Amino acid sequence: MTNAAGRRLWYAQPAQEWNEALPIGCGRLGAMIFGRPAEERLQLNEDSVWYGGPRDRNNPDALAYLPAVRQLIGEGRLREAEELASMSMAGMPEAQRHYLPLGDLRLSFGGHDEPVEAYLRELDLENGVCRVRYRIGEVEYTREHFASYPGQAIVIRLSASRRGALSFKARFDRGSWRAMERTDPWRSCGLAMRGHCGGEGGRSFAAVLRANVEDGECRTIGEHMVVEGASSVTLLLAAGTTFRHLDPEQEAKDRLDELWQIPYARLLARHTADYRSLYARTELRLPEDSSWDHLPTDERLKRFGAGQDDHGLLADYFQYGRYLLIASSRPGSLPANLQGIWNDSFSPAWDSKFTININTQMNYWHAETCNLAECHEPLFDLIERMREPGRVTAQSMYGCRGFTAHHNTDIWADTAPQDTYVPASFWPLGAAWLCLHLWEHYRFGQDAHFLAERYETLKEAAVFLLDYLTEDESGRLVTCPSVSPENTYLLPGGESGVLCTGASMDSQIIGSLFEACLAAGETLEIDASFRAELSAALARLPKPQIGRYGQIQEWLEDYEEAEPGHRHISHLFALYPGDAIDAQRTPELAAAARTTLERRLAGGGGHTGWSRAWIVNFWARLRDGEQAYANVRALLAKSTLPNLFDNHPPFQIDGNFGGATGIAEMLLQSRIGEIALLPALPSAWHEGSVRGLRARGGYTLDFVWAARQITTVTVTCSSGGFCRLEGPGLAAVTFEGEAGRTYRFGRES
Ligand code: FUC
Repeated sequence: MTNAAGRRLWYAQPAQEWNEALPIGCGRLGAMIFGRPAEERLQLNEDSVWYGGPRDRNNPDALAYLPAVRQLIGEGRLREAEELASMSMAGMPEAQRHYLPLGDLRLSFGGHDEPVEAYLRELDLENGVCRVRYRIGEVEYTREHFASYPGQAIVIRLSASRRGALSFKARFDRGSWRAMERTDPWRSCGLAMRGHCGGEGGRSFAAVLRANVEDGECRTIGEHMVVEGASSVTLLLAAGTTFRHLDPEQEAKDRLDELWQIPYARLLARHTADYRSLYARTELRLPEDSSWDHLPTDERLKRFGAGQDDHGLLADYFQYGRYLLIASSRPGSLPANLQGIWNDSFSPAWDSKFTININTQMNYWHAETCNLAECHEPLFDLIERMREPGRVTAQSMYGCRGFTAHHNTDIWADTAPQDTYVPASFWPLGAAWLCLHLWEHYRFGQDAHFLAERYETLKEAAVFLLDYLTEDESGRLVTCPSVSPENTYLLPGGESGVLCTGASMDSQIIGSLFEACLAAGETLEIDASFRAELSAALARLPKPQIGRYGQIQEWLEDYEEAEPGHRHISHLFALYPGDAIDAQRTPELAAAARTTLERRLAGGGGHTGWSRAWIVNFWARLRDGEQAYANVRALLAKSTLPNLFDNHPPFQIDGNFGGATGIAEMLLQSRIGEIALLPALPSAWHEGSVRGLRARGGYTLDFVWAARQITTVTVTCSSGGFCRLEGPGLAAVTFEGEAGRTYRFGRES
């Protein structure tokens, strides 16, 4: 909601459970804040606290059995193929590493026996600060929390309105894992916890807390820090692991010694300046009804679920998607994992790692459009680290050059198959899809230096595929073995299975990757002979085909699908995030994509948050604003938790990111040289304004619309080039942009 304080999530009661707590983060460090008056819990994360070390899990028998697996698939003996692949291709062991919590910081407050009044808990999206306020008797208590990227620390400011009214005990708590760590006092008013993350080759971690106390006293007793009679206290918390530092405890202590000298107001100012340098680039206004502003976020979400329109809540949700990326993915951190950075479980769902057959990619769909390109960098770093293990996997499992990855990776950039779950595990397209993010980053930013630096990575992913592709009877180049993540097909003879030849998604990803490599090579004026090889292969890839129901075929043959409402809609990759299927250029394929979507939805599709978010993007690309809007509504109504986290279930952050992308995609779409404004505007968004959305080709756009017509547009160019701009109410405008210049267009122009 907006009010004088700007966009925020707010609540009139403390969090009862984790899905009500509010997240803060600076990419590497994160916390979930419960806001409980007497017994506060801050659940902490550091992005490199993972169980176990790196391993080579590649199955040494994969290559020897590859011809047999291919032959069985070719003969339609799917059961046998799956049985053999499950033995010969599965990783050894079958699971990658998993992400762990750092622990909790527990604060127990004294003098909190009287009833709590005037309680407020809020996440201020404008400044990246979480606040809690309440009154007990005559005393007002306030807390401010933020995770500072410049400071690389979590900062908590506790204060009381009456001098000396603040007394509390603090301690670290790792629940039943407490055997793994030890806490000691540090300096006169601090605690240092250290321990081992567990597992062979696992790293060690440390978390250090220090208090800066105004009035009152502070000492440590055993594992506790005790503050008595203070007026305000600044708690500083730093943490790290041996993933990055030889001695993370010393590193954290040095950091806190430095931060301890800096007054709180300055720490806060440094944080907000840094945070706002990203967040404030973009603004969205939809027709908002200020009469909802007196209602807390959870109440508004409930009303939304009951059918009430609330565009203010949608604008909050959009900005929250940007907030969460800023908080979970900053240069130098690991990429946002399945839960961003926020995980309280020692055995989290899907290991809280990186699922790269849709989820990790979705995490970054809005990075470019929503003006957070720097936050994309951690993904690029992980891709670089995957090259070496990915080469070993390519060579040892498939006898191919280049680098590959399957449907998951972890902190160690592991590329061998994950799980023995045939619908997902044996799919070697993970690296190829990820590499398209490098190309998207270039398409938006037009940074030739970046392209030159990353070209070899794109190329190496393509080289793997040149080797991996096999020729089918009609001379087409197809993947085998592969799957269409994670759906099952039925053979005419009654056999069903998942392993296949030439899943449509594979051909679409490979087509996009080869085209990206070709364009990159041309731009950089290098690699002419490789380009010739790519062009020849590109011409032999299967093209999207229309099947018996008028749908886009999910497999090379028009098989019947076992689950028509399946959450994965992989064969529409070419519609989004790819662009080979386009409402205007390929109307027949677009109509078939619509049929695919309708069939998926009629079959009960969209039942996970991320699937629903993907559907929003599909409808936006089909330029159907009403359908896109209906699915945004469903995302919030059915798949959103009280703290606005996406609910798979359980919490999985991809839906937040995919949902924010979808909203942006309804308002602006682009190709190099073409920008469409309001391509999928629902009637409910009859007026509004946007500032700071980005378009491919190096453009940033601000625009305003009323009565569903564009009134003004401002385009700022970061590079030069010819561009065509279209939108309702805007006579199609063409202009030759010059780097560094801003252009204005409106109804009158
Ligand atoms: C894929 C999806 C699941 C889940 C998991 C993390 O396997 O099919 O729905 O999102 O990743």
